[in-house]
Amino acid sequence: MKPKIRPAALSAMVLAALGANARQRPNIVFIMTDDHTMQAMSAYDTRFTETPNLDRIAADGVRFTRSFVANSLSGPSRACMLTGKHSHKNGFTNNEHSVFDGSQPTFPKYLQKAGYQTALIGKWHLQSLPTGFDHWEILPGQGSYYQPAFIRQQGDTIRREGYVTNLITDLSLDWLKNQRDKEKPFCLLIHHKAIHRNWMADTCHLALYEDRTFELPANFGDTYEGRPAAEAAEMRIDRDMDLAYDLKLEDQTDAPLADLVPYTMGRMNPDQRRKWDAVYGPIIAEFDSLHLEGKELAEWKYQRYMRDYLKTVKSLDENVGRVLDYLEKEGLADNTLVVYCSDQGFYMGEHGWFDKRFMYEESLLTPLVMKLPEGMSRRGDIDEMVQNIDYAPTFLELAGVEVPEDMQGESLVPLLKGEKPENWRDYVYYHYYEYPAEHAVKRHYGVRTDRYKLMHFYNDIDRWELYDLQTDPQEMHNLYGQPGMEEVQAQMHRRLDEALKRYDDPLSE
Ligand code: SGN
Ligand code: CA
Repeated sequence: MKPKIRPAALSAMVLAALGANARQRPNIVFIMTDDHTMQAMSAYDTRFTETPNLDRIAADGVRFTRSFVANSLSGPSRACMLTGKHSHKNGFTNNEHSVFDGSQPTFPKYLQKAGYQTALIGKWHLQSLPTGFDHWEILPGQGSYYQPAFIRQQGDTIRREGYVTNLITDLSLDWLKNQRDKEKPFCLLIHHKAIHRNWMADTCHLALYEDRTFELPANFGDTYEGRPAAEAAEMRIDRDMDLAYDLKLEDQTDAPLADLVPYTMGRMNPDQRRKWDAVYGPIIAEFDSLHLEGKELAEWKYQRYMRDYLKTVKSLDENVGRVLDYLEKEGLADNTLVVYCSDQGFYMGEHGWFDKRFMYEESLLTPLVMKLPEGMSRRGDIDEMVQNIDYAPTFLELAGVEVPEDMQGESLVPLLKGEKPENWRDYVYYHYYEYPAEHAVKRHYGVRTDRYKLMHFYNDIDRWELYDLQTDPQEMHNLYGQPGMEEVQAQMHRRLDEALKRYDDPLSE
């Protein structure tokens, strides 16, 4: 005979079981930065800078060497991550016209339902207000580096005194320390504004790298032969990078910069301004005395760009260190998955460019390192091709939540456990939509396999590009239609057709 359990006793048992389970389930700290590229993170590339705290995550955990985005732009990337779906499925295809439909399922909502406390601090950039979070405080749009405004959950917007990367970290630590329910597992999204254009560093880092001269990328002088879409793009350091706005040479514009771009230098308080002028004043004077032109001017701009960008990275690195220290000090580190990534990669002068958007390697890739919770033994490099649509299913599986059928990403948990899944994806699919728009990068989609990349530029152009990444890692030689490439080309077309169907892109119709 079965023992009889009274309903009250049953619910107590269920609750106890749930409580124990809840304590065991790992926490998630998902740190994302904006426009941070692999070239500027020493876990990936030691040529330019040291990022000891970001590297700590990789050293204690794993580094993904082939981590890609699905659409190399802020809002679209965020929507892919939240939903685990490509842009055509989550509806947020571009920054300029899309509004995120917050009623759709997202990983924070699933986690919330499963008993997690969810919070989001920092950049959001999806036009509609966040849903699925117990707590949030976001930057309006791109946000500002100095004295940034924050939109709070209760509906007001406040301007906070200080530097944005420090403030986002302060608010995140405050939530961890003082606001969350410590009985529940948590998922905290710390999403930074830095290192977005116009790359403004904290005052304590302004003098860094001023004595460094950075090597130019081999293809800095790219002339875009055979690549008309690349030629049409407006993201060249020599031609399109603005001396006043981007490089802070304030005398290089007739309009006062504070009026020109109200969310940049015009926001500094007198103390910040004094420290700023102490560094940038002499640079302005130097520039005015040099009368540079042509190649020399382009190279001077590149050096300034690199210095400003890397100074801004420094503060991110230090602030991520603060979060890691806190988790360690509080004994949370062992049962927390810490993820660090960016919304996409960025050009550091490759092809003569800044910005992103293209499916070329520098902006298709994004840094991705993870410190793993107890029980996940994998360490070192993971070379399988992963994509930002994979994060949502990964978080769900880790939390013991069933991954919904319609999520298009793959859970990375098997990889994190050290398994070598057969049939892991052998290509990634990409689709970029924001055109006509700033930087004039034409619409395109494509697939990248281990060795090759096929891309189609469309809309007001109809051009195919094909690269052999093994022989041409810088993607300088478009092999599409070249003799000898017939077989590879046909194979890549088959892959692309397969990808369009698999992900149900309307282009497949
Ligand atoms: C802003 C920048 C662009 C940048 C987009 C998208 N211009 O519009 O350079 O490509 O953001 O970036 S700025 O004059 O406002 O700095 S994204 O990362 O948010 O997608
Ligand atoms: Ca970005």
